[in-house]
This record gives sequence, structure tokens and C-alpha cells, in this order.
Amino acid sequence: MKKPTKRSVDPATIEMLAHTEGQGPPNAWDRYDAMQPQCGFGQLGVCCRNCVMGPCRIDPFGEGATLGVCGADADIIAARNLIRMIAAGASAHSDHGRDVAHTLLMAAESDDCDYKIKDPDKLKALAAELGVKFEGRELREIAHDVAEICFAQFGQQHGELVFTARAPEDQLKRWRAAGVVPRGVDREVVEIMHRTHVGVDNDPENLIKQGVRSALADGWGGSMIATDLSDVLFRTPEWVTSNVNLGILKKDTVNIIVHGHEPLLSEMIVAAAQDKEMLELAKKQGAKGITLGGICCTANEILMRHGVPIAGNFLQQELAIQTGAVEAMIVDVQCVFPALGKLTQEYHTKLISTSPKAKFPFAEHVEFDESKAMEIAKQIVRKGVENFPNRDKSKVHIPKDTSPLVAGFTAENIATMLGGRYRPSYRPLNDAIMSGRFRGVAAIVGCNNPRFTHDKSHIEMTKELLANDVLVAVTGCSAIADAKYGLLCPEAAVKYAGQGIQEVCRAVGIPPVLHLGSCVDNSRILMVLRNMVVEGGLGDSIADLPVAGSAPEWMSEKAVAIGFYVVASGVYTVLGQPLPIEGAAKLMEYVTGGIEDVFGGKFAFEADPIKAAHLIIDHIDRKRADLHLPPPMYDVPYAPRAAVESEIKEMSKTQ
Ligand code: SF4
Ligand code: MSK
Repeated sequence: MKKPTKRSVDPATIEMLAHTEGQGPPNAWDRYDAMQPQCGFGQLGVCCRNCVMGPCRIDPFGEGATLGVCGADADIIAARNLIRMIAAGASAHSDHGRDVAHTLLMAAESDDCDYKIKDPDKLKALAAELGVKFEGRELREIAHDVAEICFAQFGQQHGELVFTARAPEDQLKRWRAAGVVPRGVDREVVEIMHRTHVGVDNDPENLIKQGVRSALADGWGGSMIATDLSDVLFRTPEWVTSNVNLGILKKDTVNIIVHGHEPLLSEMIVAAAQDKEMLELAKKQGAKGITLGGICCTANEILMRHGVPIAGNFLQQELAIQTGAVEAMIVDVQCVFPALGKLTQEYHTKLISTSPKAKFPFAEHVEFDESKAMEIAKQIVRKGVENFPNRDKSKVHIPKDTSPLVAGFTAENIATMLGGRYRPSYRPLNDAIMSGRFRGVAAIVGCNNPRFTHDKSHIEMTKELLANDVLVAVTGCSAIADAKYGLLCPEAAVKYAGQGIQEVCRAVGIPPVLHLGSCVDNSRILMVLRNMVVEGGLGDSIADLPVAGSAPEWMSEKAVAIGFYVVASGVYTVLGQPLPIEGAAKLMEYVTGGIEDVFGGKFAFEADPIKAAHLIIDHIDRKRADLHLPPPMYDVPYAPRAAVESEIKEMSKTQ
């Protein structure tokens, strides 16, 4: 068994791993070790079971079978597998968006709905964008029309998804030329499933084209709808302060954790946990109150809007239960381990599943119904509170670690943050980049994966980028990793960033790492990039910007969909683990090379976070050179490579 310090760099996680070693059922790291060696064919992407003439597998060394029974080669098989991953990822995000649209429609149609429109300004802005009349109309009428338009995006059969019009003209032109502007969210996913059926699309590039179309339907469709309509219903986030890590759990309160993704339930749980009746009930049970915390992206949703503390990220879900201090873990969809139920048999924790789409072994199922949202939320919170007396004090072990954080950044408030409330603008951000004070911007997103030392790659990559004056934006479990390390505090600028970032962060009081929300909120990052282009001075398309993306510890199919919509939007993206296509040479060459000519972005794969950060910086420097921008304003530890430096000099001569 690996030492806890080899499994994680997070002190609370290390403490819990040491505390639970040899006790109870195996955790994700143990199961990962037990799974070794993992199937090489699967890792290389060259096994296929799309029909029962197979399963087929291609020998990557060319000594065994080079074709499946139907004649599919490694590139065809890997491309089909890959875009099926995109279909699953895009479906997960988009189903989330569909549920939010449905709830907005319900709020608009019903008099006694527990959900109300909390951000009328965002609703009106959306109405204006979508051509919905809003002057002189009731909010509910406007919401109804906006919800219907968004709802229709999922089943639309032709035309272009409305929010693709937000993309810079140049990017849209590339998509049109390639024939990948998504028509309808569901249609693109269905077409992937059709094309990957035995004997349909057998051209790897054509398959990837449909993968891109579906991924764009996620980023500029389903995910964007999820983010925007959540803002309308629950309000657009503003800066908040909070705390993160397992130390937010308290010995003397009822501890309830929400885990999963959708804000519909967690928003109501926030309200129910503050309800007077629930707080009194908690006191009756001998507790001093109710502590609510989150895990994974539902945590990010309620952090961004309410400052609810975060208990941990993806790989900490089992550890939270193992503190022995969690009365209820309430789960909905995505990234929830099926192992949790068995684990709760060893502790008093109630695992409560709530989505009709996601049931779990040993979980108690209380189905969430948006039409009775508050009633059900209270019912669930009550179960947690009434479970407090069952806590076995001898099993309680809560690490002390917590870190303060600042979150709540959006495409909207980045303009106010730098430009001021009276003259919100992206000008200061663009100017900071153009002057070389900010060398560029990198988005670091995505999961944890026991293949990597937990959190290490997120943190090391972030620190390296900051030291080199690259501003960092984060979402998902990456944001939680950085937060635990103190990188989401304004003081982190002084401690870790180069002089350029320090100057700006000091002047405006922001952290050097901006938390933009959950996985679906990667759509906020798309909007930031789009706003940077629209502001001017940094080229005509997202592909021109000195920016890059990374998911250093990714694991989910959603991450593949995100990767593809980001690359297709023009962003160079470095993944910590390769896409599972290494056995398909032509496909590999395409996604790391040829795809750039079509969309302006491409993938690179690098497991070492420092080397990955340097790939990102090299790319940023190249883009700076293309834009005739000066080198970084201040000395940086990773100086522009000689080749790029001479390019910059050449360019400035021609200015
Ligand atoms: Fe084998 Fe082709 Fe069937 Fe896949 S689709 S299992 S490669 S025969
Ligand atoms: S929760 S998809 S582990 S970021 Fe969004 Fe975290 Fe990745 Fe799930």
C-alpha cells in the first residue's frame, strides 16, 4: 500500500488516509491499486464492443489482429470510443441544463413554486439577447418565454444553437466552414450514437467532427443554459468568502453534506438547513446547530451563491464519511461513487439519493420533486438532524485543516472587478495582457484521479503559472484543490505570483486565482474569452488570445466533452493524462496537430505539472509574439524560450 503522502498532498486527506489505514472497506486509492495492471487495450483505446461479432481488440504492436471482425482499424475504433465519451459528457452537462430550464419554466407557470426569479437583471439581459419582449411585462411572463426558448434548444432539429452567436465571428466562421455548428443538443448526441453503430461512420476525422459538434452543443448550449438559467433562478454570483476542507465539519453540530452537481436540490437544502424548525430540532437532538458543506460541483454552486463551505473535492467523498461526523450525505448526479453506500454501513451516515436518474446501493432514496422542493428538502434535512444521536463519538475523527477562500467570479463581474462598478469593462484585463503585466491567462479545471497524487498537479501547475505572471482561472475540483492550498486568497498573490500579477491583485484586492464555479460553469470561461476578444487589441478570435487550458488530473467523460469544446473554441489545452487514443496513431496526430488548422486549438498531453505549465507558457509566448506584444513586463523564472524571444524581436521590428 502506498504511503498516504504519496496518495495526496492535502494535509486533511493525508491525515484521514493514515487514520483509516487497514480499517473498513477499501477506498478509491486501494481499489485503483487492486485494479493494476489496468487493461492496456482499454488505455490505448483500441478495444471495441460495439457489436457482438466482437469484442475486438487491435494489437498495438502490429503483431496480432490489426482489424476488427468488421474491418475497423485502430483509428476508427479509437475515434468511435472517444466520441462516445463526448456524447456521455455532453449529455451529463446538458441534462443538467435541461433540468434547470424545466425548473425556470415551472417557476414561471406556477403560483406557489418554491423557486423564484432571484436575478431579474440577468433575466432581462437574456430576454433582450433572445429577442423576448420584456418592457412592461411581468417577470414570470418573460421567464416563461426565455425558458421555452432554452428548452427548445435541446430538441431543435435544424439551424444553429442560439448561444453559438455569442462566439466571436471568426470562431463562428471556422465552425460553419467545418460544418460543426450544433443544430440541437440532443440531436448531436443521438447522431454520435448513430454514427458509432457498427458499419456507419468509418472515417476517424469525420467521427471527430461530430464529436466536436456535440461538444460545442455542450459548451455553447447545454452547459451555457445551465449556468445562465441558474443565475436567473438563484442569482448571478458575487464575490464571497468561505472556507474549505474537512475541518469545516464540526464535532458539536449536525453535519450534512451535499454531493453531486445540480443546484436545484442543493439550493433548497441551503434554505432548509437554515430553517428555524430544523435548527430547533437540531438543538433538541443535542446539537449546537447544523453545518452544511459540499463536495464536488454542487459544493461549488452553493459556495458561489451563498458562501457555503466546501468539505472537499472528488477524492475526498469517502473520507468525509470516514470522519464519523456526517449525519447525512445527500447526493444527486455525477461523480458520486457507488462505493459510498457500503461505506455508510460502517458508520452512522445516511446516504440519501434524490434523483430518479441516480440510485445507489445501500442508499435511502428520497426522490426530489421540484414542485415540492422545500417540503422534500426539509424532509431530507430532518433525516440528517434526527440521525445526530446515532453518531458514535468513538469513531469521530475530524482533521483540523481548513483554508479561507474568495470565490464568486463570473464573466460579468470580472468587468466590474477590474474596470470598476461605474465603468465595467474588460479593457483593464486586456491592457494588463498587452503591456505584459499579465503574460496571459490559463484556465485549470477538472477532476482528481487516483492515478495522480491527489491535488498535486493542480497546485503545482497553478503555482508555476502564477510565478510566471500567468493569471489563473479555475472551476470544479481543481478550484477546490487550489482553495485548500490557500491559492484563492488575495495574499496568495504576494506569496506565489510574479510582480505583474502582484501589482494588479494588490490594486484591486483580488486573488491571483479566480474561482468561476462548477464544471458546467466552464461556459463562464468561454464568455470571459469571448469578452476579451470583443474588447479588442488581442486579435479577432479566441484562437488569437494568449490563453490556454488544462485539466491536469481529469478522469470523467464530461472532461472529454469540455476538452473538445474548448479546443474547438480555439484554446490550446494540455491534459495530464492522454485521451484514450494512444493506440491510434493518425487520430493522435490529428487531435494534437491537424485539428488546430480547422479550429485554432489543439490538445497536448503532459503528466508533469511543471512541464505542462511550461507548454502553456510557450504557447502563450507564441501568441504574444503573433500579436506583436512585448515580452513579460517583469523578470520571470521561466523566461520566453530563445526561439520565441527571437520571434518576438522580429515581430517588434516589423511593427
Ligand atoms: Fe468488432 Fe467491428 Fe463489432 Fe467493433 S463494430 S466489435 S470492431 S466487429
Ligand atoms: S465534480 S467532473 S470530479 S471536476 Fe464536477 Fe469534480 Fe470532475 Fe466531477
